[in-house]
Amino acid sequence: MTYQFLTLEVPIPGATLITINRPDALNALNLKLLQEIEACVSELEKDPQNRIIIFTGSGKKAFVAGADIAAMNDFGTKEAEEFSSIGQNAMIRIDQSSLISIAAINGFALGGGMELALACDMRIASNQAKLGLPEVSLGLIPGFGGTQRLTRLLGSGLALEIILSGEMLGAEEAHRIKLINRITPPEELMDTVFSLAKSILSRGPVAVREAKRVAKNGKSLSSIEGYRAEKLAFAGLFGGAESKEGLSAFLEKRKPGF
Ligand code: CO8
Repeated sequence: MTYQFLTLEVPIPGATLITINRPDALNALNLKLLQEIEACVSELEKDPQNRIIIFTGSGKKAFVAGADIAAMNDFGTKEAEEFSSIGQNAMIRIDQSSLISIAAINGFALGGGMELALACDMRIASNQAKLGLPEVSLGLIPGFGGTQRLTRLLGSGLALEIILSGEMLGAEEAHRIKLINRITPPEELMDTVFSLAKSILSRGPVAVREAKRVAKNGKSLSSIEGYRAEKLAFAGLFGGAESKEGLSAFLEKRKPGF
């Protein structure tokens, strides 16, 4: 499949780098781009060779500078609800995917761009990146899941400070409050991300997928239900070849052949 606004590459076997490619508008998300993200994730999920998706932005300046402000200018309530639905669906697709997702934040990650990063499982950023939810400066609020994901990630106090102030955070501050996992010099960003991807790819693929599923689903469960889901997934892994190989490899002092 080819896309108008996405460029796909396979930098390491098992991982696809998805570059958001609208540099003239700092990679702002329009309707078509959001639909392409959803379609692309669905397509990549069908490829058994592919286990990781990495999102980044084209150019040196921006990851994604938000939803397309020009496109939203003529919206009424109906169009806004539709746009929000399409954006939320794209983000849910990433969040709930069996693929592991990493945001490689190479510059501005604002509004819908920060929401895209929040939908990913992990966020690695250039130390030059700037993040924020400036929607309230436009008389809006985040509409692609940001109010929910940020609050769950940081707790209500920090999340509301970011959402209500609309202020941008530098990468170091974002790292300090655990909004992003790691920061790197810009020239080391992609190598850092690829090295993390390689580490994940070297582990048991079913175990990795199950760990993500159980951890993500736990957010909507009580602790007791979450422990039960974990126990069932843990036990289920003993029914497959992968855990037999992993356990035997350890005992035989060799690398597992997953
Ligand atoms: N949408 C459309 N175009 C954009 C956007 C955007 N979000 N951001 C930048 N651009 C365009 C600019 O208009 C400019 O285009 P042109 O060259 O044709 O004038 C080009 O990109 C370069 O931008 P700047 O000249 O502004 O570059 P600067 O380096 O001076 O500034 C900034 C960079 C600080 C990132 C600045 O561009 C900026 O503030 N951008 C907007 C950031 C923002 O407010 N983002 C939030 C948008 S709202 C949102 O994301 C809501 C999501 C939920 C929607 C729910 C829908 C119902």
